[in-house]
This record gives sequence, structure tokens and C-alpha cells, in this order.
Amino acid sequence: MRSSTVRTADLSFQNAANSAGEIAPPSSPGAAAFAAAPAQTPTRHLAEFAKDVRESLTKPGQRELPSKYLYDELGSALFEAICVLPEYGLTRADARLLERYANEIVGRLRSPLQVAELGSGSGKKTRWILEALAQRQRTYYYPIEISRSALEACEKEMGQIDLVSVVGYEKTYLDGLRAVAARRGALDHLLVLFLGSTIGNFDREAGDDFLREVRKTLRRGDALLLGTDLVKAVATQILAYDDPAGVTAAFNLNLLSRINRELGGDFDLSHFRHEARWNAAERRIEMHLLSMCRQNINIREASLRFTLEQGETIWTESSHKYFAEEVAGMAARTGFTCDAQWVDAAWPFAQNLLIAI
Ligand code: AVI
Repeated sequence: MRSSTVRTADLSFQNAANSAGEIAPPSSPGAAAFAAAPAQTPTRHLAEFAKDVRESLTKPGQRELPSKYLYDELGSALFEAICVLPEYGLTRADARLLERYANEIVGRLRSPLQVAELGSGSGKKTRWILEALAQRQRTYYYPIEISRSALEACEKEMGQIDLVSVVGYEKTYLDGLRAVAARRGALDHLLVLFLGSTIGNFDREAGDDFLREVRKTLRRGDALLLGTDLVKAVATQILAYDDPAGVTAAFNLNLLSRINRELGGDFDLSHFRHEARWNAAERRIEMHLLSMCRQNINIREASLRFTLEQGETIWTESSHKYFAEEVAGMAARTGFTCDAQWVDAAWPFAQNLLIAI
């Protein structure tokens, strides 16, 4: 059977700011929305954008901007380009593991099983899991995504797989997951996919909090397939976030352009340089925008004027890296057990199968 439906939720969720607002820790660059937002931020969300920008840029000490705002339409397109950069092996490793081990992963799960994916994007990588599962049972797949265009692409692509029915939820991760959990039958098990190491864009504590929230929506025996990018040579990690073609730099700088476009900012992009730093203590890559000179900034819609000193930075994103062995601890702290782990040999990255206990 082929069938597909996009369950359009409240359209106010069709905005990156709103989505990530639910999952991002309030005091850090936090979680990426990981999805395309509309080209124009609706007026009602501009006020929230302006407030977030004002608050994060005026933090005492390190100035910040929330990473969720990296993903406007242009930012999302640049992120897609990052995913195919030779230096950014993360996305390919994620996909390789799913392709290679889909049968094994599915073989460890209980039937009947439904599948939900947090931030599905177009769902390309998920095809392997769905095809493996469809060999044994009719499968419901619920992509949860705040970008309607990504959701529609996903619905179109995955709806082609025999014995897979797609019901998209245009909602935030946790709202979507709660809706999926509420509609399943008493005997249905759930597999939640959280791929691509998006968990790494949370601060570690906030990541644990998020996993606990996911766990609350699940029943004992339900599963979470969690993708985690692993610690690797520092030079490799830096190149992945500071590629010679300048795509990641453009992705980072676009945040200032977005503020200029949407909030009447006057950032001069030629006075900034993209920086990727390895923070060894926190085991994370940090993206910063480095001010190349002393400069005055005015952001009209945020009612904000401030001076950036030469050498001062704005911290825009964190991407935490993991040791394969630490995932069991994350699982234990958040109500899961780590049942199995698959690690890519070419690009250290792990798919972790967590089971709710
Ligand atoms: C979405 N997320 C997992 C990416 C990462 O690797 O942290 C975002 C990214 N930022 C720069 N390059 C990729």
C-alpha cells in the first residue's frame, strides 16, 4: 500500500525560531532547528527574533547569537551544501551506517513498530530503515519537521516505498512526538530517529534534558536511534567546520545578513571573519564571528546599539563531539539503555540504539 498525508498543524509552527525555542537551552547557542524557515519571518516572530538577538548580543562576557537563526531559507540551503563538502564527513557517515546496518537495526526492534523522525528534512537517509522494516510489516512513518517544504519532499519520497504510509507532522520535535505517541495503538511500539548528530548542537546538559523529554513520550521497550558524531583529530574537525571553499563561513556570516535583512541591522560582513574553534575541555567545535576592527553596530528593530572591539567574537553555534563509550552513560541518565552501537570506520560517527527502560 502507498499512502501519504501531511498533517498540517498550527501554521505558527512553520518557523525555525518557534521550533528551536522549545528545545534550545535559553542561555546558549543551543539547538539547531535543522530545517528551512520561510524566506520571510512572519511579523509575529520578528519580535521574538529581535528579543533573542538583543538578549544574546548583550550577554555579559561572551556575546552570542542563537544557532537556530542560522537556518533561514538561505542558511538551510548552505547547510545542504555543507553536507556534501568533502571535509564534512558527518552526513555521509550517518547515511553509510544506516544503509549498511538497516537490517541489523530493524532486527533488534519489536513488532508491530511505528517510526517517528525528529527533524526529518527530506528523509533521504531514513529510506534504508523504512525499506528494511517494510519487508516484515506494514509501516507507519511520521516525519516531524517544521519546514513544510521539507516535509512535503519527505512525504513524496517516502510515500513511494511499498507498505509504508507517511503521515507528516508540521510541528516542533516534542509536540510532534507527543502527537505521534498519542495516536498509536495499545500494542504498537515506537522507533524514534534522531539522526545527524543534531543532539550535538545542544549543550550537554540540555541534551540530557531533551532525551529525558523524549523518554517521557515513550513506553518501556520503545527505541531511539541516536546519531552522534565522535571525537576525531582536531585538524579534521576544524576543517569540517572551516572548509577551504568557504561554505561554512558563508553559512555563519549569513546570520549577520539575516539580521540586516529582517531586523534592520547594519553589520558590514567584510569586517567579520568566520572562526571554528575546538574547545577541548567541552569537546565541541564552536563557531564564532570574529570582529576584525573596532566597530559600532546598530540593529534598528532590536533597539540595540553597541560597539564590538577588534578581536571580540560573537559565538553562534556549538557542535559537541562524543566518545563512543559515553553514550551508554547518556542513555542511563535519561531513562534508556544502549542496546547496540554501530561506528563508521572512515569517519568516526556512531548510530546508537537506545531502548526505553
Ligand atoms: C545540524 N548540525 C548537526 C550541524 C553540525 O555539524 O553541528 C550544523 C553545522 N554547523 C556547521 N556545519 C554544520
